[in-house]
Amino acid sequence: MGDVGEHNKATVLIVDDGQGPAADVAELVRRADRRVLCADSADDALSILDHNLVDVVVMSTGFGSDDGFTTCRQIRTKRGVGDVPVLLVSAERRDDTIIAGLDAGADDVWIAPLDGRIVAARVQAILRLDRHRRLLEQGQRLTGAKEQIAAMRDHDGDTGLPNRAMFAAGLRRELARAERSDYPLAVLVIEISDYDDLQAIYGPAEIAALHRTIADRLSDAVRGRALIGRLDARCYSVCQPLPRAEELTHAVHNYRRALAEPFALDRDTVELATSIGASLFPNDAPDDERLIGLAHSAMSHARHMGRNKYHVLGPAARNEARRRLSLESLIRRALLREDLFLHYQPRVRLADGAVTAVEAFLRVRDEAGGLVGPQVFIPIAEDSGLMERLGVWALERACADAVSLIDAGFDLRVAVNIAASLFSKDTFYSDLKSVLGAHNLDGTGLELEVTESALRPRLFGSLLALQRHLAQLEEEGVTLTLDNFGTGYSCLDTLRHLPLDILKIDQRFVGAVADDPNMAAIVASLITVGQSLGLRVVGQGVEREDQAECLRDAGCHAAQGYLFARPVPLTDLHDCLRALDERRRAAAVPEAAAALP
Ligand code: G
Ligand code: MN
Repeated sequence: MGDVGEHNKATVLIVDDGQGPAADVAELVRRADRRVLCADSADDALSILDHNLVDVVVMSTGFGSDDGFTTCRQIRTKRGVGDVPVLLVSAERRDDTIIAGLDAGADDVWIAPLDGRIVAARVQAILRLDRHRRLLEQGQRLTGAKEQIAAMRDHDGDTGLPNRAMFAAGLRRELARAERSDYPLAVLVIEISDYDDLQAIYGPAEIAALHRTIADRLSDAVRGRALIGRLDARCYSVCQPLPRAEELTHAVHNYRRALAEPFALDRDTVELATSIGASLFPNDAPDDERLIGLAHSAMSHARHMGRNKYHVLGPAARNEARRRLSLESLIRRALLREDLFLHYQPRVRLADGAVTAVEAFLRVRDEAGGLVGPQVFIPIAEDSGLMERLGVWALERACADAVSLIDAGFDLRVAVNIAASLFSKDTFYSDLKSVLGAHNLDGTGLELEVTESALRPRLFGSLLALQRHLAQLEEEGVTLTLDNFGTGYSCLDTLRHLPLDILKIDQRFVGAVADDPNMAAIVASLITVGQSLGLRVVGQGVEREDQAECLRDAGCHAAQGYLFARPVPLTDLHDCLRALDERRRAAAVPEAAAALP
């Protein structure tokens, strides 16, 4: 609707069948120099409103088979024209007619007979009021636009739900309320499982549509009042006031059910698996950050239990969650202060005892000054998204150390464990190149150890893309190792097509190779697989001479383990390498002696 200036000719819509009191108004309005449109039924009136810029509607309370009250309600709910001023005219002077008219949304109810001058003045007054209202609204729209821009920063683009920061702010308000009125509050973290796979299969538009459906279903599942937010790509959070703490699992089931039904996704029907964690206020924590953190830890716990699991904090789990949280902050602090260390374990060639490589293991120093090993902190670093930063740090340090070892005269590679998330990053190759460049290290001095999970073609978009990724690394001269072989689900046919160099047999096989004939047979066949793929095979976790013997007999190329050396800091590595070299020479002497006549 256009703006109504004082000098514009305002348009008045008269709704009447020619018999009612509004009919008289038409003539009076025309005389007051307004444009007049006429409708004699509700349908007619609504259609005129659709197609014309109407400034005021003057309508009888009854006309033909329609009535003014119902029609007024219809106008009020009509998109785009709902705010046009409506005046009802009745021939009956009754209070309930006036009240019914105002209830139906009319701006005023006039009682006929009407005085011409008063009608003209009232129409004028209504138009003036309406103009002021619109000016006000325009002002509000401007402020509204600013708010909308702010909202876009605070809300998730796919779903319009509050993002993490906004959700946390809402949660703080809910906490204040819950504290005042003394009721418990549940905080749920819901993670969509296999999200990487979904993203690999479906395009961004489909994924966004999926998120809208998820958001709708969660909103529909709300009983009473709840706050829903999106924490990150794969995680949603719900804050739900509860009547009693005992209702917590009930609330979890409620939201789980909402996502259990299949989703329509690009002509497919997809069932989503979820992991849900929940924490409870005031029982588990007093503030938003810790409640979300605890619910997140509980969710990770649920994820480790399998698909479609949920986990509500209990006393034992609460301790576990606290431990995870404190380890997470330990890792963050360590990254900040570089309180991280690499320990190196030599790898020994079984044929002659020569050290061909040293593998770098990451260690984090804890508060007490002790060192925390990767088995403890890596699952937590992975859950909290810190793995990539740890990996980058390890890569940088290992390259620097490789240069110092090579400069000290040792002829070996430094092997670094790289997590799938880092290895599959678009920028991994260019980042690696710049690290090599920065340390002036030739690619041949570096070995990358990745597990089977990092070699899934899906992570890269296709097998071809994975092959290209590996080929680039190969071109740099970097050695590529498949770590912990036998524990994943590699497709051997895929491996056949990858330019790998080394296969490392997991220590759980090696540990039993000398004691269990079945395991010996398995290890022998793993070694055969490696050889037939054209790879060198390394056994890890060798602790005893008889284990090394078994591996050597089965054709294993090299081995690592406590038998040869424990992982040691760089400062001790020189001595350790020299000792191993001594041992090699000593072992070689009898052979040399035997060759003598
Ligand atoms: O995931 P990965 O296989 O890279 O982990 C190796 C871990 O095993 C390291 O933390 C390392 O300290 C440890 N390790 C190395 N050699 C041995 C060994 O001979 N026996 C045992 N039990 N652990 C080892
Ligand atoms: Mn390794």
